[in-house]
Amino acid sequence: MALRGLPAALAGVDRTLVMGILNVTPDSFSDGGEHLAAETAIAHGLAMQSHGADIVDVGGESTRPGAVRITAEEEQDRVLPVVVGLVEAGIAVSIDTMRASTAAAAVRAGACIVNDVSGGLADDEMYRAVAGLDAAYVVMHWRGPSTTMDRLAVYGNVVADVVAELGARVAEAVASGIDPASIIVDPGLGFAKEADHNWALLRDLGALETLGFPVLVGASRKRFLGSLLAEPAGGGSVEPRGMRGRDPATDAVSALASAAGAWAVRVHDVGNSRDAVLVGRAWARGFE
Ligand code: PMM
Repeated sequence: MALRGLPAALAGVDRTLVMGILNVTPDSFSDGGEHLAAETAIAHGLAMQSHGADIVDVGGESTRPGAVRITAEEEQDRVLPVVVGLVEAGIAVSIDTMRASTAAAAVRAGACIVNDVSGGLADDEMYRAVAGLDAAYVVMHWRGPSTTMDRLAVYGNVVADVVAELGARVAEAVASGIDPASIIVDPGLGFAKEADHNWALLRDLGALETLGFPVLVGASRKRFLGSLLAEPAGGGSVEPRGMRGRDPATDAVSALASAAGAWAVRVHDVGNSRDAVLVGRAWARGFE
């Protein structure tokens, strides 16, 4: 089934897609300073495309644990020039936002996917807005904002609970007028989830596929990979592996997610994940 809103060229790709992460936040593009350089961000998006990104996911608001929200205006000032620049260069752009107004503005500027980490829970207007847009819609599993999500990581059976909660979100999205052919689901690794919750969801990716929608997996450089690869830091303490040292583990997840039939992986290190998804596909089907 072709996803609504996606360029035809992507609909025909016979492997897990690679979505490159472009976080247009002060800590990403200006060394923590004031200037958010759209040009630097666009150049990074173009570089990801040259490394094999099928889609570039542009986000202006950090969702890291503890992150504080910015205004809609700040968010749009950050992302819209970047969306425009990438669309002009012919790149398929996804907008990572929990806000209906930002989603609509970005799709008007040419984005073809709305990536909503809150699955519609953060903004009452989101489903209505998406229903009126010609774009795909990522419904991620989410239980609450970054400031409180760590407290919400309580499950009976994490796989069954996530499938049920995502199923309920999708049903509401469709009841609100969103075309089922536009929906993508995502387990929301790291969002109200402890390390073993993430591993359980990855082991049972097939359970998510039973919902009947393409599955997106976002494991890139996340805390649970850092803690898996923790190393002695002297004095008897053990420190999680730092962000950049998590890329090979991310690539391994990309290969395995591809073998398990994921629609796309959302990653920082595009080139190696592009190789990894090809390995996963060949592994799963037994030929190149
Ligand atoms: N993770 C982050 C941000 N956006 N979107 C989707 N669909 N899935 C994710 O897992 C996801 C996301 C947080 O990671 P980042 O801070 O590295 O972007």
